[in-house]
Amino acid sequence: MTYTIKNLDTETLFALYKNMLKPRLIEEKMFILLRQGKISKWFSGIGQEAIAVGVTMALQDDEYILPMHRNLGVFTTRKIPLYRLFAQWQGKASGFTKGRDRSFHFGTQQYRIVGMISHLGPQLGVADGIALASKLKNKNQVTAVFTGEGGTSEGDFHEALNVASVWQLPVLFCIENNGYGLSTPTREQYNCKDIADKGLGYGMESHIIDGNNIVEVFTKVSKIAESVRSKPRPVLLEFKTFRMRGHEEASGIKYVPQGLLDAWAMKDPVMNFQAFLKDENLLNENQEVLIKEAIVHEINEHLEVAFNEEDIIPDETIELNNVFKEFEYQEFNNNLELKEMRFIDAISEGLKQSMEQHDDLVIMGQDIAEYGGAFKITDGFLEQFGKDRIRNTPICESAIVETAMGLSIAGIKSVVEMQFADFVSSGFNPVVNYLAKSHYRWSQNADVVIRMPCGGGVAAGPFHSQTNEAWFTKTPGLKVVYPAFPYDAKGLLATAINDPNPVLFFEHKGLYRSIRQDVPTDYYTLPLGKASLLKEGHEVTIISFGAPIHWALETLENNPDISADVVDLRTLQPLDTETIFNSVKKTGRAIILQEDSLFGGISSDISALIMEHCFEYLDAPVKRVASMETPIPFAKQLEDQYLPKNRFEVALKELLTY
Ligand SMILES: Cc1ncc(C[n+]2csc(CCOP(=O)(O)OP(=O)(O)O)c2C)c(N)n1
Repeated sequence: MTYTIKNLDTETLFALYKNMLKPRLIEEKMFILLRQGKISKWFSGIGQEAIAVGVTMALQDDEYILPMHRNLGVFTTRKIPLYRLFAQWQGKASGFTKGRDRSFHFGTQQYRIVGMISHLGPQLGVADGIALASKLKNKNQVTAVFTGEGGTSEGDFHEALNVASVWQLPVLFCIENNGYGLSTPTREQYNCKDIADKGLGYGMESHIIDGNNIVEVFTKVSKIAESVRSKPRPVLLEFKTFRMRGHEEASGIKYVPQGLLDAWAMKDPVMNFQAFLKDENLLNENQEVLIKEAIVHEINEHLEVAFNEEDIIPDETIELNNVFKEFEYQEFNNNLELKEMRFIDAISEGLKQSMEQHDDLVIMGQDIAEYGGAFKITDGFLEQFGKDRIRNTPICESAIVETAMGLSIAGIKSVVEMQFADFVSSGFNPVVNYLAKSHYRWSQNADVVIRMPCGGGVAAGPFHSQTNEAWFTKTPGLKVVYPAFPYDAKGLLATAINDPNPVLFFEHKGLYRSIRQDVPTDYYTLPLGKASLLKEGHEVTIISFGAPIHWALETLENNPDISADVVDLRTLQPLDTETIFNSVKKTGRAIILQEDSLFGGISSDISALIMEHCFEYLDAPVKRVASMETPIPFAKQLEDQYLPKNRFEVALKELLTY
């Protein structure tokens, strides 16, 4: 291996060497602990140290790095105290996730590291968000994100590179091409010569770098990073390297030809560089021993600290209180003037006033800028707030949700508009796995609101009519808001945006232009987690949300003899069980009307909660009324049959005569 060191001083060469040696020696210790049964799992980065170390050293300390499971060198080069890493791997409190996640699945703002989630690809889009923040704040910083060649087969890779290129974001996409993704060789993973070739398709500069040559990695990445700082743009870097051990230690390596292992062993990044330093008389035998002894001493000392740390004592309250970032609701209500508004106008005005409240709030979505959005909610926003903050996106729901996460990591709030709630399925993974779990895992909140134009009754068929709140209400870590009136929509949207946690904000399209109400013209907020009692009666409690609230009210208008409490939930997570229980205890009967198909919908949980908490007060079994167990059909007569609107009155009367 040849090293071109012309511009590097001895200090840097030593740092490169020591920084590679440390993860190597830590790993060797881990193998011993693994055999002794003292740790449970290990993903080895042996043979790949030069990439993690070289890239980290090429970046400034305040620039974010998003590493993978084989990038121990990122963590050690950023000088995280080793006992904290060991504690993390042992699930102890002084790790980074308080025992809630394992191995390298953590981030730390202090060290500007954002660890992976198991799904591999999502962090590529998160890097876009961090880089976007850097660009918006004119910070001239680069963000480096890692993935393996296996991860490049995921849609997230394509979406993240595409967004980064269209927006010219300062991201270094670092692909560690190490020959295998678990047992899958590269020829079964992708069908082009080099992954770097893909850069062309994204309109992106790319480079192939010898990933086993620390000097090449460090000097080339330093130069590229410097250039990206002054001219923000994404760059695709393919590091050629090899995975010298199994996917994880227990899984073996039988499927890798011995010849390949032997050939790559000759290119060992640590041994070769050490030999080079010795050949150049920059390192002698004695120094080598001293350096190794110092690292081994540090490892052992820190291991002892970690092993001596007590195990975490589980505490339900602590766990539950860590799912969301604390948010103290602040009431704004200085409104004297009211104006009649449609549901859609209230949302548009609420969104606009939030943009005025929060100077750096960013809105992202398809066709939301010049075109004003599919429903025209952001019409005129571009002129008022500019292109930086009102961002048209390519059609890539995953990468945009991930970008929103990255913005949040960098301290910027965002609202993502799904063109239709149905399409959130294309961005489902980052919503339920990244946004929802991030605060619980490593205290990083996701300050993101996802607007969800949803619902049926508009003859739009199976893919433009769903009300898919149940996909999210069952995922801890997400808040779900679902207003039915203009007043609620405007005030709740303002609060959803103020809340630093991820909020799915459902807007029923059928209500957009059909429901009007007098709404305060100024900015105001309403609290999440508070239902509203729309009507008071004594015979039955009707519980609903969204469009069906209006069906229930219509039914009561047509049946003035029925005396009912009508509870509009307004938010589904958190759920206002107090209002529900108080009402049911008073009336003794409960009927829950839901637009989604019945099975697994939130009405089932509400029903169970009522049974558990109000059983002695009930005069009849709790009734659920919901849509049929089919996809939503297109033709009006089929859709009318599918929806529960026409079945509600009969069910209500049956319940009253039980
Ligand atoms: C979405 C998803 N699918 C599958 C896996 C299981 N898995 C974990 S790592 C891995 C191989 C990844 O290969 P590569 O990206 O090349 O990284 P390497 O392990 O070689 O460093 C697989 C299949 C996963 N974690 N996530």
